[in-house]
Amino acid sequence: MSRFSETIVAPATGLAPAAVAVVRVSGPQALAIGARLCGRESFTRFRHAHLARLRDEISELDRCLVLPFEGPHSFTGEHVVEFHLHGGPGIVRSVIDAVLAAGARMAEPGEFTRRAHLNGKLDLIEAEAIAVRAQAGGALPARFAGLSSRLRQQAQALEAEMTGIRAQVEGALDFEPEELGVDWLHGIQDRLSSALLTLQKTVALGRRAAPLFRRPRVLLAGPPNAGKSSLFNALAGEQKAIVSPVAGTTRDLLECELRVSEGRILLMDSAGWRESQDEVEQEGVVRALRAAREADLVLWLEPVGAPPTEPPPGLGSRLHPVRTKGDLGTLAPLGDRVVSALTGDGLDDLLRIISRRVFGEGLPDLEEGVPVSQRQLEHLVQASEALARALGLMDPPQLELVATDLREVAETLAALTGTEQPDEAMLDALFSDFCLGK
Ligand SMILES: Nc1nc2c(ncn2[C@@H]2O[C@H](COP(=O)(O)OP(=O)(O)OP(=O)(O)O)[C@@H](O)[C@H]2O)c(=O)[nH]1
Ligand SMILES: [Mg+2]
Repeated sequence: MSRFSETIVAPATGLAPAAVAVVRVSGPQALAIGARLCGRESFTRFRHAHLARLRDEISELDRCLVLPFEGPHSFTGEHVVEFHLHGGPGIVRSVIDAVLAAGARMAEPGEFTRRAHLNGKLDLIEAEAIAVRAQAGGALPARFAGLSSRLRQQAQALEAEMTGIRAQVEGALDFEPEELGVDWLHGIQDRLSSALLTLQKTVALGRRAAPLFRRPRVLLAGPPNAGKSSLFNALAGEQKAIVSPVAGTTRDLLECELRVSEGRILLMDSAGWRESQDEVEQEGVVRALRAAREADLVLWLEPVGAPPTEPPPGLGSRLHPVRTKGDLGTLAPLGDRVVSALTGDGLDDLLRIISRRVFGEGLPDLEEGVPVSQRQLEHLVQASEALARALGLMDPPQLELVATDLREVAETLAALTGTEQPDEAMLDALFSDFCLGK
C-alpha cells in the first residue's frame, strides 16, 4: 500500500492550552472519518464551516467547527477535514484517538506539506518557506513574506536563460571559433556574466540572511574562573549554571535562548580552557572546543587585570574579547570591552554588540529572492560555480565544455525549485525538519 493511500492525522496547532486548537486529517478516508465523527452520512458542502457535536463510540468529545475540503481543492491536494476544537490538550488527544480508531494513522513531521508538494500544490522553495516561517519568531514572518516566491521566479528565469544560451552554444558546436564572430562570442559572454552576477548576489544575500532563519550560536569561552558561568546566569536572568571560586567548575555545555534586538540567539556556557589531568574536565574542554568551531560568535572572557591567555586557533573574526569582573576596579587595557556580572555594568552594551555581530545589518534589499535554507544556498553556490567555470571557458571558446557546465547550472536550478523530481532521501531529509502537523 502506498503511503499516500493512508489517511493521516495530527494537531495543526500546539498542544499547550489555548482558546482554539485545530486537528487536521488528510487522505482518502478523511471526509468519511470526519462525517462519522459528526454523526452524519457525508458532507455535501465543502470549504464551509459546520457546527457539529463530535462523538466517538462512547461519548461526546466536543462541540466544534468542522471544515471539510474536497481534494484536490485543499492544502495537501487530498480530501482534508479540519476540526476547530475548544483547545484543551485532553480534547485534542481524544479527538485524535477517535480519528486513529476510525482508521487513520499519526502523520510524520512535515507530512502534510510533503503531500502538498508531491501533489503539485507547492514547490520545494515554498515548502521550505513554510518550515522556516513556522520555526522563526519575532518580526521575521512579516519581513519574510514574498521572499520565497521571488527566489522561485528568479531561479526559473535563470533556468530559462541557461536553456536559451545552451541552445545557442550547442547550435554553434559545428562551427570553427573564427566562423562565429566576435560579436556572437561577446553576446554570450555578456549574458553569462549578467546571470553570474545575479547568482552571486543571491548567494551573498543568503549568507547574510542565514542568521535570520536559524538561531545563531554564541559561546562564552575563556580560561577557568574567568566568570563565564556568572555572565551566562546574568544574561539568562536566572541561576542556571553553577558558579564557584573553584577553577574548573563547569564541564558540560549549557544553553539558553536569549532575545536580542534583531532576533533570538542560543547562548552557551562552556568549560574553562586549560590542560587538565582530570578526565571529566578534559572532556569538558573537548566539548567547548567543538562548540567553538560551530559557534557564530565566541566571546573570549578574561578578568580585568589578569594576564592574557591564548584562545584556540582558527576562530578568526568570530572571536570577540571581553573583560569580566569590571567591578574589581583594576584598570583594563584601553579599548577593551568591560562587563561585570556582579553589578550588571556593560551587559546591555554587550547584548547590542552580540546582536550586531551575529545578525549584521540584517536584510537590506527585500526586492530580491533570498535563500532561506542551507539546501537552497548550496544549490545556488553550485550553480554559480558551474556558471563561473563556463564563463572562464569562453576565452578562447571551448564550447563543448561550456555546454556541459551550462547543463549543470540548469539542472542545479531545477533541483533548487524541485521541478526535477528529487529523490526520496532528499525529501526525507527536507521534511523531517518540520514539526508535527505541518
Ligand atoms: N567580583 C566579581 N566576581 C565575579 C564576577 N563574575 C564571577 N565572579 C567570581 O569569579 C568566580 C568564578 O566565577 P564563574 O562564573 O564560576 O567562572 P567560570 O569562568 O564559569 O569558571 P569555570 O566554570 O571554572 O571555568 C566566582 O567566585 C564568581 O563569584 C564579577 O563580575 N565580579
Ligand atoms: Mg563555569
